[in-house]
Amino acid sequence: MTLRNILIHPDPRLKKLCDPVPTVSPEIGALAEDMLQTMYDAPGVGLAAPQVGVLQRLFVMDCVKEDDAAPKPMVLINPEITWTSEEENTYEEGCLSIPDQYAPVTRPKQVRMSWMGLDGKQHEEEFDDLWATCAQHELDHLNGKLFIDYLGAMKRQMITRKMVKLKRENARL
Ligand code: K2U
Ligand code: ZN
Repeated sequence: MTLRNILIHPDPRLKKLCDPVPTVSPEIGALAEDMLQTMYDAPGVGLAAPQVGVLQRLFVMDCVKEDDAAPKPMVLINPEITWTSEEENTYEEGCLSIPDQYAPVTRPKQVRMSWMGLDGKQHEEEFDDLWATCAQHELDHLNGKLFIDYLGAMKRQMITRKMVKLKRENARL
C-alpha cells in the first residue's frame, strides 16, 4: 500500500473526463487500496481516482461517521446514477483537492447507483444524506467537475486564486 499524492486545484487533470476501467485487474485492486488508505489518512469520506492523477472511472468512499461503528469502505468502478430523488438537500461541501474551502451545494437527497465491484460483479445501491452527497461529489470528479463549479463565478474565482497562492507557497518549501 502506498499513500498517493492528492492533486490540488487548479490542475488540468482534475477537469478531464475520465476513461472507463476496462477490467478489474490486480492493479486496479492495488490502486483502490492505496486510494482508501490515502482517503483515511487525509482524512476524508471519499476520494476519486483523478484526484491521485489516475484518469479512470473509479472512486472510493466511507461515510461512516460514528467512531465506534465499523468502517464501511466501498470501491465503485465505472459507477452510473440510475435514479435520483426529487427531494434535495444542501450540504456544506469541501474537497481534498481544494483544501480548507467549504461552500453549500444542493443535490438530490437520495441517489441510486450501479457499479462494478472489485469482485467483478455488478452492484446497485441507494444512498441517502452524506453517502448520497459524497457519491455524487465523487462521480462529478470522474466527469471533471468540482463542487466549486456549482458556485457563482466570483466565489469560484476567489477560491481558485487562494489555491494558486497556496500552490505557489508550497512550491517554495
Ligand atoms: O472528493 C473529495 O475531495 C473527498 C471529499 C468528499 C466529500 C465532499 C463533500 C461532502 C461529502 C464528501 C472529502 O471527504 S472532503 C472532507 C469532508 C468530510 C466530511 C464532510 C464533508 C467534507
Ligand atoms: Zn472532491
